[in-house]
Amino acid sequence: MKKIVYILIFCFSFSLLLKAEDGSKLWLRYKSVNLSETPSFSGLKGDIELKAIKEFQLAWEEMTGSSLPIHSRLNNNTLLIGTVKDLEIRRLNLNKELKELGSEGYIIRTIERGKNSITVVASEGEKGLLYGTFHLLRLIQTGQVLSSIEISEKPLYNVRILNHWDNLNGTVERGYAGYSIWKWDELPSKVSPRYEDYARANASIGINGTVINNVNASPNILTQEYLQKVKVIANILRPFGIKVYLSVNFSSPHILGDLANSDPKDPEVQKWWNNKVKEVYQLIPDFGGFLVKANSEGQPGPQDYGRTHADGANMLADALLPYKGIVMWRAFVYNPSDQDRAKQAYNEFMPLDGQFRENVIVQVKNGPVDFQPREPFSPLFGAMKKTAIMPELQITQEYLGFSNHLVYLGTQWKEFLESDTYSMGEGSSVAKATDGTLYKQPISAIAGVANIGEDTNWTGHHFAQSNWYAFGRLAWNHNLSAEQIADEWIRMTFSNENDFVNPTKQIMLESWYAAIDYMMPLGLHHIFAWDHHYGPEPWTDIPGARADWLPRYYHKADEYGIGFDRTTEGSNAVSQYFSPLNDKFNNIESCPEDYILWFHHVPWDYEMKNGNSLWEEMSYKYDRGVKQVREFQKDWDRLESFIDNERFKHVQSKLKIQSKDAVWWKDACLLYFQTYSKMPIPYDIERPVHELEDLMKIKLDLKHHN
Ligand code: GCW
Repeated sequence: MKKIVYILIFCFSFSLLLKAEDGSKLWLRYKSVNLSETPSFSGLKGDIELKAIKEFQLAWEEMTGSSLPIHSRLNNNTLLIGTVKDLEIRRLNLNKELKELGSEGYIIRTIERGKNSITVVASEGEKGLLYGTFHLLRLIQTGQVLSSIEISEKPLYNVRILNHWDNLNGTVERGYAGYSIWKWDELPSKVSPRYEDYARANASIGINGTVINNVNASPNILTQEYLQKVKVIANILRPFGIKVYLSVNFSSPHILGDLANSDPKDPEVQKWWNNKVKEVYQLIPDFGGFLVKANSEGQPGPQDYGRTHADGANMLADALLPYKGIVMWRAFVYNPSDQDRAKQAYNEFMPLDGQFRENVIVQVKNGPVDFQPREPFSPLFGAMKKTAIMPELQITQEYLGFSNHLVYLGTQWKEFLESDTYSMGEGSSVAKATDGTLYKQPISAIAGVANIGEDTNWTGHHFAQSNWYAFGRLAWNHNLSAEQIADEWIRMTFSNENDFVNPTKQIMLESWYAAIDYMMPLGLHHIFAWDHHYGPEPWTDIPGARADWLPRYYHKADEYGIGFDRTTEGSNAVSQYFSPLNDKFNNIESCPEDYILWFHHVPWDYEMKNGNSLWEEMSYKYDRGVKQVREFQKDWDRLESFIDNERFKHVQSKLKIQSKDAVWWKDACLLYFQTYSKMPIPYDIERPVHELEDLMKIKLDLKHHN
């Protein structure tokens, strides 16, 4: 009897094991693909040494249990994968088209040859072939019909890059998925299998670059010891078309090279960088270049020597130029001054327009302050017409509930990329101002601050994987809709069943708006808890702290009203935008209500477009955010039968946290701001369940890994 029980327990746990999914495969879950509806290939033709073909075979084996036979001739249903070097590809007369698509572009096409129908994946280069192959796999994974395919694609940004804020001690600044995936203490001798998994995942979404260390950069990354480690990573990423870049500390010549200073105009300093760059390229011949955070939040920079950002960037650019390396120079600069923080990057960089070398690109965060739940776009986009500018997006959810809240960022990034800057008249979207459409710069690029860590599921929250995915897809093609990206991600990551896909997609598409509502509606910003940025603290006062690191600086609540006056009567940040946006933002009547408290100090009883007073509107927004998360919980619970228990439960428990946090945000903000508005919380919304004084005592012990 006992034995039978054991056997039963064993069988039961085994069946659980089979079904359980830990998220480690991300969206590359070929094993669960249902091939029954997809016409199968009869065989494969091409140079089997190609990475693309190896990838396809790997995936095919996972899908079918066997590898695809290699054809020596083109039979019916042969899959032909090759670059223009392949004779069969050259025979297809695609060369002109392929040339136009470039070495990263590709064609996937069904071609009739006599009685045979073949499917071709072709590209000028091996990178394009890999991207094309992953595209084909995506079509299979999402259950799309594979007959008469007619696809040609090329990326809209040249450099599509992740920024890891990973420190050399293994911690990740603003990382919420555990420690860094880069095991510096094990390298170069021991190689984690995750490096290659990482490379495949990135290649599958078109990412072609990665900055592997924090912008708050330790000079040590440039020592021989570390460069040897970096070399190993670069060797693993290279076959997947991914170049390695490094964040560098501007004081490296002084700190590592023992020079008296790091002045960019000092020939000794220039020589030091030239030699260092040479050393790097000896180890990593296709090294991408440097990312620099200078004169920002305490980091050293050219201004320490009375030089400009252009002087600093150009010095590095000159050192990198012979090797075709680039400099990504960050514009995230602000000083404790009387000047509105939102204006500072523009004021600092605009006068330098036209002074940067051709291999410099200025990296600008999407908003003028700092990755807030919602910001208007930074006025630098479109404004620097003689300088290449690249957007920096934050994939990691520093200001959006870490890896506890389900917040799909595809919607946020689309809103940003489609914002009209009016820099060249109507239709000058941020995307067009940065992808080379409006201004012909030698390089175009887009960066995303990674949310990747050593957690089994890579990103902490299973749904946070969708933000990594969405970043890659938008970097490849910013014309894709947030909905389409969510749709394909859900199908690949969870299930192809429409009854699962549609409600899940709905949750994702609403999730960013919900988070704005329960955290910072109507243009409120930066009212986060001190330092760690999890949870509300609109009241914080840290004696001696920089004013622009405190929430009051941003919300400016008083008995009259709330919001930052950035109009021509106030800080005049509105004037940094092109006409007609400047007037639109300046006038409270025409300012979009989503940004009203970003640009205006608004009286509590101001009448909003729907007739509510500002105070009422704010209350309803917070309430709506809370209610929406509760709806997400209900929707998710209904989906239990569609997916594995492990991931279902994990997301379910995260939603519980999010739901509680949303109430916390609502109560904290409404009760606190009520001390100024002195108005009742509308009677038809749920009453606060917390005491303000209790909320004000909360001090979370969350480490900010700096
Ligand atoms: O958002 C802020 C973060 C810092 C970060 C900085 C930056 C890497 O709070 O942790 O430092 O921005 O982007 O440089």
